[in-house]
Amino acid sequence: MRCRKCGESAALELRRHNAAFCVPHFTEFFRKQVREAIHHYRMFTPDETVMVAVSGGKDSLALWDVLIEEGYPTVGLYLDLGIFDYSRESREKCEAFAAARRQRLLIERVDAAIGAPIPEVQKATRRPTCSACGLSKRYLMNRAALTHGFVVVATGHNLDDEAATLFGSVMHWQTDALSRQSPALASTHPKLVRRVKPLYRLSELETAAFAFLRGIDYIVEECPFAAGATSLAHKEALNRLEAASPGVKHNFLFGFLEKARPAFERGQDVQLTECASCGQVTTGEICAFCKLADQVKRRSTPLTRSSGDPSQ
Ligand code: Q46
Ligand code: ZN
Ligand code: ZN
Repeated sequence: MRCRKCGESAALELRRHNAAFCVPHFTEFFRKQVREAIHHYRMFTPDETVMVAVSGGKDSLALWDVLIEEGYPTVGLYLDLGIFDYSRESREKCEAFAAARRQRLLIERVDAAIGAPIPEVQKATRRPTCSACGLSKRYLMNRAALTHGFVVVATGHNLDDEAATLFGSVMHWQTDALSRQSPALASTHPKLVRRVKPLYRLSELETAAFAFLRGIDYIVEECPFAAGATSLAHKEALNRLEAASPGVKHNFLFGFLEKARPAFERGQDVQLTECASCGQVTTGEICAFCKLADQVKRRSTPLTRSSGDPSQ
């Protein structure tokens, strides 16, 4: 196997691109894909500080690494979900990454905002853990960016994440979710910051290879709540299709973005207002996060409070 660019011995084969690359040309390929994503969707300009939401995993730290190397001003945001050792270790990875590169890292504790760490929220509300967690993350990312004056938040979602989300939305024909699925969501309200996903053109495998080759120390363990999540089943199904027919994941996502998404976008103009309780953006009177926090407050018993995160 020879590198497509220089003919030297290749370190990686990318079947969906029908290409192989040596290490320097693979990292160049990776950066080029990120650059293309940023330019195609006009995600941000060189003078906008990008708030990078980091989890300590390979994707978000690889993204932060590329943006720093590309010369963008960045700041990291770590949301401490209070998920036992997983949160402690992933926070340490983010802190070490930021310190080694002399970058600013902001840390927000979910329990301080919602009244309990994520594992307790399910017990208090009966809402599935990942659903409460996802809602809290989106809310707190937006709030942190507004508080600190940043106009754009970048997340490390890759091609596999995006294809799996799309697959899930199609399986249930969630037209709302389909209209919102995009590598870049513009700010549609002064209190809603732009959200972008500069890794959407790169697969999970490519991101893992890049993180490894760049010597990024990331948390390998998954969140303990990830096991059994439907998104994992969707990823596995897509991986089987991809193994049989390389490029199918790419075609599924890119075909949707180019051909189908505009149809779902039409007629989805929702009226945004400000939550009567916290002032953040919502479509109703009280935002979903405030409702969740209220449920936690009302249903938390002294027993659940005292059985909090044993790692803290
Ligand atoms: S962190 Fe949160 Fe994920 Fe853990 S609880 Fe679920 S949503 S799996 S990306
Ligand atoms: Zn080469
Ligand atoms: Zn609110």
